[in-house]
Amino acid sequence: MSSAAVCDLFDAAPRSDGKVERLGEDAVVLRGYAASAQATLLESLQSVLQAAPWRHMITPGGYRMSVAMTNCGRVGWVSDQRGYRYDPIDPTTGAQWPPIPACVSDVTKAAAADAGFAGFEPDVCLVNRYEPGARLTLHQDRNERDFTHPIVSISLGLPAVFLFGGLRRKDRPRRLRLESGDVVVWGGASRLAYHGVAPLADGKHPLTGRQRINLTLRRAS
Ligand code: MD3
Ligand code: FE
Repeated sequence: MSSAAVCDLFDAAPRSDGKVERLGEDAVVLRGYAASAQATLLESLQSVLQAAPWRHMITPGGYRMSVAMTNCGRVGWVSDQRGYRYDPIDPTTGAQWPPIPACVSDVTKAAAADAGFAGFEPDVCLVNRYEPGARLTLHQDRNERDFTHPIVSISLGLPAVFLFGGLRRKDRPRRLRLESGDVVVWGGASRLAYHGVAPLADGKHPLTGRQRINLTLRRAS
């Protein structure tokens, strides 16, 4: 199922016996699911970053986001004064986004299948970089065409407190600590839940230093 040479440690490691936490009807946290693949995943981001460097996007309201971002895949998520959208061209470089690294897509498809979403084929990977103090305010992800596809998120580096709310902005969010190697799969009723990330606490991670990197894989179109 996976392409062995690129993600061999991940392929060899036990996964389905890892800790599984059910967050809701269709949301699961797979604790440490990508632990054996962390270094390979981070290395694979180097070529993505060469082609599509970090940038702080501007919200439609005119604010600079504290999270730095880039993308790989057929399209990329972009935000500017005109709004949010998926764009096949990186506005920073004028070129197409680089491809999703094989290891990223292997881990994603395996996690989706183990969470009950066999056949998930992501076409975009949003890469978020948090430095101490960076945060993501509560929002919904609703720029995708078909909400029946799940979203898979892979956490790497410093731990973060993830805020998992309800279908209304005013629903008080649960707080969930996500650590390096944790994978979360959100589908079904959870797909349109409000969510965010609390300001990143300072720290030092052996693989990323003072950073948290989150990979969010989706099917945009
Ligand atoms: C729950 N990123 O990029 S990933 C985002 O950790 C985003 O960087 C966060 O929210 C991060 O939009 C969270 C986990 C995630 C992603 C999408 C979701 C959780 C979700 C969509 C619906 C419900
Ligand atoms: Fe989101």
